[in-house]
Amino acid sequence: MSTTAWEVNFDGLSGPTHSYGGLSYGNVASTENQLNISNPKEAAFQGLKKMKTLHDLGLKQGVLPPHERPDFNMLRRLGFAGTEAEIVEKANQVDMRLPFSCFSSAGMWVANAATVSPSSDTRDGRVHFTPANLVSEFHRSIEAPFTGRVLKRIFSDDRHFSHHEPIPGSLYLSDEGSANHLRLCRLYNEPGVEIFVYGRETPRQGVKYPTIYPARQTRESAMAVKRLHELRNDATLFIQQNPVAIDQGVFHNDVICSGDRNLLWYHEDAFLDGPGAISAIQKMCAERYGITLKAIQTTNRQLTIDQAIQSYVFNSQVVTLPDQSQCLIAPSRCCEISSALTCIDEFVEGSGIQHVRYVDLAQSMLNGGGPACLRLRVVLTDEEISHVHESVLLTELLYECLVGWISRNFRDRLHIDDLADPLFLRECQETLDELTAILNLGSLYEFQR
Ligand code: SUG
Repeated sequence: MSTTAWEVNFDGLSGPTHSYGGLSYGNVASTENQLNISNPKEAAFQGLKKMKTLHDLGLKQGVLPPHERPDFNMLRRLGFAGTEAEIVEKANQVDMRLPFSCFSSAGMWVANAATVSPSSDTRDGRVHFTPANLVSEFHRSIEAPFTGRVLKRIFSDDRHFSHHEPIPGSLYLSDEGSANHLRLCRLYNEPGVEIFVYGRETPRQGVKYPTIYPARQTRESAMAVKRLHELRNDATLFIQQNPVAIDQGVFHNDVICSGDRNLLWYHEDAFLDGPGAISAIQKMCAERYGITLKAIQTTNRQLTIDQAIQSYVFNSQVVTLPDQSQCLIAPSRCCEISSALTCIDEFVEGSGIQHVRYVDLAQSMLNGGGPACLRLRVVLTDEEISHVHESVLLTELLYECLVGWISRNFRDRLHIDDLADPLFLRECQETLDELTAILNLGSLYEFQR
């Protein structure tokens, strides 16, 4: 095949309301850091710096805008009336999680925004997008409409891009997007095997499911995404996540497994039937597309699940650089945990990865979001890239503009009381308004309509 294709990482910018609401049950960091004072400015800079690191490595990098928060309309829909300060006070009296949910900047973890299938995998030869319904957590369930709008604006040419509605919201069909989706291939311009990892399905006798924490992804929603994206039956796999891992806080598969092209790095306890899963992946990769899978396992003896969650080592991004060498973008938290560092050494040795970069994402990590959570992977050919809304692709100039935008607008300290400040709402809207001008996205937010 002569076309060139790239994996473009689109990262979510953290918004001016970045906060710690303790909103995600089953996400240990979110619960442990509830009510910490947040630093939205630092969060935004850390995320932007990660994007710049990838850009400087020669990769194509995109930027996705934050969602419109605070979402007072949502609090009004829930029956709270009055001034903004009164609404926050009343909602807070009922349940602190209500105001936090409508202020949350969780839309930054765009690995959960959607599932994306590249054109080489789909029957109609277009790139397919399905925004995730995220119904498992209220504060995230309100993201899907805006996600859909942004993706349609950035990937607007329907000759190349196909957009689906989110899967209907119900627990039976709960969908967490690409955090539970892997794609393996030889080269980005070639078709690949798409793997959907789920935690729950209509119960079947003898199959174990988590009993402590919720399994956020169902098999049924993954199957619907597969149908919508017109993926080939013989190049798609559905694999069950290990309920034991979910019950210890592995709320998404990307907390315990990572991959790029023919490389798959996974923890021994990632899947319910680890050996069975790996041999099925290996077989499909080899038989369907001649992909020689390099599967690297980290055992419990090397790293416990708890250490995987503390370090977020599997939430590293594995990326292919323009010279075809591979690089691991790992959270700098790993440097503080010796077993995680040793795992990285062993993984680098076993996989032949040539480079490792550490990125400090402390503000995001306190909410359970590492490097891979912050990005949505979109594999695009040169032709498709030429139809992407260009102003969201990172350049030196855009980087400088965003540095100025964050410096001017973001607070370096945010407490729940600040959320009730009527000036804060205006401040957030002005900040987002300025961003849509920088990214040339037109009227994107409700307050701009
Ligand atoms: O959905 N945390 C996010 C973290 C998402 C991580 N994404 C991936 N693994 N791909 C979540 O649990 C916490 C928000 C708070 O508590 O304020 C939060 O939403």
